[in-house]
Amino acid sequence: MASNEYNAGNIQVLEGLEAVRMRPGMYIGTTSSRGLHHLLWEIVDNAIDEASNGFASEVAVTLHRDGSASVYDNGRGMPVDQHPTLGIPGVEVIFTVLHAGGKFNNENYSYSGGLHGVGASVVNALSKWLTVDIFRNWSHYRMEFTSQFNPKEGKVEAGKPSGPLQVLGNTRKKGTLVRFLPDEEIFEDIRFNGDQVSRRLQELAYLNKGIRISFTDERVADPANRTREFCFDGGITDYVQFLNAGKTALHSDVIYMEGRRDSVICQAAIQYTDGFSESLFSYVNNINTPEGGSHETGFKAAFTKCLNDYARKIGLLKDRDANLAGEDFREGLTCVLTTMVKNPQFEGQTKGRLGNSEVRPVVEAIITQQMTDWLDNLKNQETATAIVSKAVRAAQAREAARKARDNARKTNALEAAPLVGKLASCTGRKWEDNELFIVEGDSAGGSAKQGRDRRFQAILPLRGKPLNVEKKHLDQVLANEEFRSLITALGTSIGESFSLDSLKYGKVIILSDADQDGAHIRAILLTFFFRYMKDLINTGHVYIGMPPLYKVQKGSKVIYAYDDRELAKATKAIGKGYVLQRYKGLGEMNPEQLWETTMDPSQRKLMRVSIEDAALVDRLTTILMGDKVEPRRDYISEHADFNRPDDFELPEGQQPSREGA
Ligand code: TSJ
Repeated sequence: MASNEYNAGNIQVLEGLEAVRMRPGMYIGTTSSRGLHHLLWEIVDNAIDEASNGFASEVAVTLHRDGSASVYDNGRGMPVDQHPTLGIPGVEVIFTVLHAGGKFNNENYSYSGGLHGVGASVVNALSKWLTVDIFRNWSHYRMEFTSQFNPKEGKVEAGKPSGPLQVLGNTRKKGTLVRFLPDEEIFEDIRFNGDQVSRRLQELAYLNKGIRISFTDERVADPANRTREFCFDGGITDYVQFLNAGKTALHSDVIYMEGRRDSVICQAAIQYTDGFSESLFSYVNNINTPEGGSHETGFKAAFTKCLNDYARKIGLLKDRDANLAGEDFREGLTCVLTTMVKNPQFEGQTKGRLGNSEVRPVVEAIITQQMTDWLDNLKNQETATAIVSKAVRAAQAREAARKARDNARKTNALEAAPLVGKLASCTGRKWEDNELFIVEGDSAGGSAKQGRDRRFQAILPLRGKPLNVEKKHLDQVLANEEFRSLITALGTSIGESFSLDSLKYGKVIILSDADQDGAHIRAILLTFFFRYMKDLINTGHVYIGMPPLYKVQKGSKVIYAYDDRELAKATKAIGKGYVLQRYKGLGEMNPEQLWETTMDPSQRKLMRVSIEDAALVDRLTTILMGDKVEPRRDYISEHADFNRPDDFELPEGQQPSREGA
């Protein structure tokens, strides 16, 4: 074949959906589990759009036993009439022409095309098969698409119609049902994560008030547990109450603000708690923006200005006083901020920040006006005064913390002093390769010090339970010796002055016993990292070490098991006549065993801690670490394995299996 012919053929191929299969990463970012779920969110977004535009009241998502997923909305049904220039039904255009979805959407829908807005055709291209049922004009239409190898052409065809649009009969039903099976030739693993899907649907239900979103996971064994329904008439007001479940609110009514200017719609819901951390969760077009952006900047500017003006008006700030800082007004604040933006530009490393500069003044104006109205209202004076008083106390605590830090710096307290005799440092010079083990208890600490590879492994033993930081101000945390040692060992400082640049370890590994106490210590440490060193977690430096629970031994043959499933496997593999030891704590292992099972990079198991959904982690942190007992008991009885992060790092050289770790 001449090379120019080959090129011409190539161009043709690349014009179709085949281009998507050639470079799936360009369209959905990754072919990992994350990319797989992207497909589902693309379809769900379309159904939610139909509902939030007022044409549907219900969205139903189902995960089927054959691995496919389906999404239904009871809206108008996708267009079936002939496209004016292409001469094929509208629905066929949407599923077979790249980017057509986007164009269709932008004219008809107001606010699609966010991070997921790749179009339904991309989902079709990456599916083994996809069917769409449309209930419209009292007729039931169906169209089917498949991706398969065509031997005549010698290539895989992507998302080709299996036939024309069918009319199956009459119906009283309304809406659109799309069902698709992700192609296992594209994705590393085609199993949807039911918990992840459920969490996101619940979030969408909060963000889109009044839409009834149901979720059915047909793969769940117990039929009684297959279906959940989410519907919140209070929208983000309900969301804030949900997030504050474990906290003590300062006022019972959630403050709600909304407004619209040009094409930007903005909503905020606010409730103060007696805690000290700031929990601000912002969204653009239903997509979380953990890195903030112009909408958050506008919100914060307006919020701070209104409250400072009010503080002067009621005399809590005098003429000679400086303004309070924005962060002082956000201590103990739980806030959900949503904006709908026409052409959102997501920026930053993880595309988690809104870039559109025109959004800032709009949000600022809406919040200023709504907040001023709220502060002027006589019935809100008590709450408003409590908010300002809390901010004054926050400013005082911040000043105290600054002094404590300055003092510590002067006396070198955050450098070498308190570490003598505690930290066993390592000799390696490359910080990325070095590991810091935070070990529960002096005896386990001793074993770890003897068993480690001192070239790259440092040990910091912890005595007793660390301080629970959830209810503490920064100055109290800095006064705690255990945390001072930890901060010093890490080299990063803390809070506002935290910096990754001076981090001394590539991996920070929490090593605690596999019992209740160990879980509590782990939770306290994670809370500390979450509240004061969030970026340490976000950049993937925090790990949980997994000591084995059992040792199965027969003669010289030893197998360690990390959970009950592995134990069953081990006893089967080793045969009759073995000796079983159950480890109750790290302290029971001698240095060699601790090295072999828990510290040796070629054999150990680590879990990397990640914050998949900051709002839920925040809520859980206060439920588990706060001082309300009721919600904590409820949560623990509902979710037995509460703080097990789901991202494993397997021993070096081992690939993750399809079964997962
Ligand atoms: F992703 C998708 F395209 F496959 C998809 C779209 C999936 C699902 C589950 C639902 C939908 C969808 C699309 N639901 N509802 C609609 N609506 C329209 O496409 C539609 C209907 C009527 C009119 C009209 O002007 O009459 C316009 C549009 C865009």
